[in-house]
Amino acid sequence: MSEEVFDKLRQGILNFDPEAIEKAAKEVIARGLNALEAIDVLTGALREVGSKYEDGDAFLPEMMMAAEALKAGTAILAPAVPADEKMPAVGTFVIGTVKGDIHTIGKMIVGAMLATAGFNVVDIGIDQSPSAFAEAAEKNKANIVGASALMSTTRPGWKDIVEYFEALGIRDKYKIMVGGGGEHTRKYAEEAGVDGFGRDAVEAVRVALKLGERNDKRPEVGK
Ligand code: B12
Repeated sequence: MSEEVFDKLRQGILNFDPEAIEKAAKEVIARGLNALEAIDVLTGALREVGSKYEDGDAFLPEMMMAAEALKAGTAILAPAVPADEKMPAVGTFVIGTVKGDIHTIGKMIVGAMLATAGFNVVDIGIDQSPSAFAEAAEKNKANIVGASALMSTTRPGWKDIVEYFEALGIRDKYKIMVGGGGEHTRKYAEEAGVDGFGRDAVEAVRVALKLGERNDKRPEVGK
């Protein structure tokens, strides 16, 4: 029964158990079950942990362990997403967390979801300067650059990236997307002059796919 193995995946996240997830993920593949559906189960379970955390029923290290467990499962499942459901590479997405900010969980989830949607994702890590974003974008011939910022003190980092790209004369080559910190930060994103904002990983993927379509300066996007 696929329900049983999907439940093992869910329990693996709820119990913060990457080994159980790896085992269940391998079982999904060995039995030829739908890997995309399995990834959905993992992300749904992580949302459950997030709600528990907000209600004070889970602790921070547990949330991080759950996110790590999701990463372990996605690494096994993503390459097995059925060909008709996995889009051809829709472009390269460079993602990182801005200078002074070490929050990584949201960025990691967005990266995993973008990869599942067909993006070639280059994660440059946390606490990254505008020049690191620019270097990675150029080196990897990126289509979209995504910057995560979770704090009011680091959110100006979004604008710093835009201005740095402008100063280098490369702003028009890339779409710039930002996220982190919930709905109320959309306003900061607009003020920073970026091309897109993602409230969560699902919106991030939707907006990234749309930006790819509109990015007529980069004809390889959407091929
Ligand atoms: C976990 C956490 C930590 C962990 C980080 C662990 C890690 N390795 O990532 C630790 C304990 C290390 C930490 C440290 C700090 N933290 Co902290 N932390 C959080 C917490 C509780 C959860 C963040 C999280 O992971 N959420 C889960 C993920 C899934 O959600 P998310 O990050 O929002 O990401 C989603 C979306 O935002 C979006 N998204 C995210 N990134 C991107 C990028 C792109 C391109 C797109 C499109 C979308 C997108 O999609 C994601 C998936 O759905 C938040 C509170 C909160 N509720 O947000 C505080 C919070 C962000 N931290 C805060 C603070 C103040 C700090 C510290 C300064 C605390 C301290 N005094 O030491 C330090 C900062 C250190 C630093 N220099 O960065 C404050 C920020 C306040 C503010 N408004 O400025 C918050 C809001 C807590 C609070 N209410 O005070 N923190």
